[in-house]
Amino acid sequence: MKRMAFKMHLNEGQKEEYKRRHNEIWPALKTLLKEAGISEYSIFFDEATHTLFAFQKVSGEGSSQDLGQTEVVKKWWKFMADIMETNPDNSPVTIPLEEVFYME
Ligand code: RM4
Repeated sequence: MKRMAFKMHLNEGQKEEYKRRHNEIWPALKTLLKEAGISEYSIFFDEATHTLFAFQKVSGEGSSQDLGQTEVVKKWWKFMADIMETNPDNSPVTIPLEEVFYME
C-alpha cells in the first residue's frame, strides 16, 4: 500500500460548488476508485491559493489520476472541468507531491 498526494487548482469562488458536487459523488465513480485500489482518499483546500491537496492510499500501481481512460472518469472530469484548472482533455492539471514525512 502506497501513500500518494497531488495538487490540483480550483477556479476562484468555487469551493462550495466543489464541496457540493463531491458530497454527491457518483456511486459508479466511488466504486471504480475502490476497485482500482484507492482508499482513504481526501482532498483539502487552501483558500489563499485555491489549491486542492489530495491524499490517497493506493494498493495498485496508479493513482486516481491514472484512471482517465475509463468512461466514468472521463465523464466526471468533463463534469468538473467548468470549475477547475484542466488540460485540453478535461483532466485536472495534477502536480504530484513528494512525501517528506510520515508517522505511523
Ligand atoms: C477531483 C478530481 C479527481 C477525482 C476526484 C474524485 O475533483 O476530478 O481526479 O479523482 O475529484
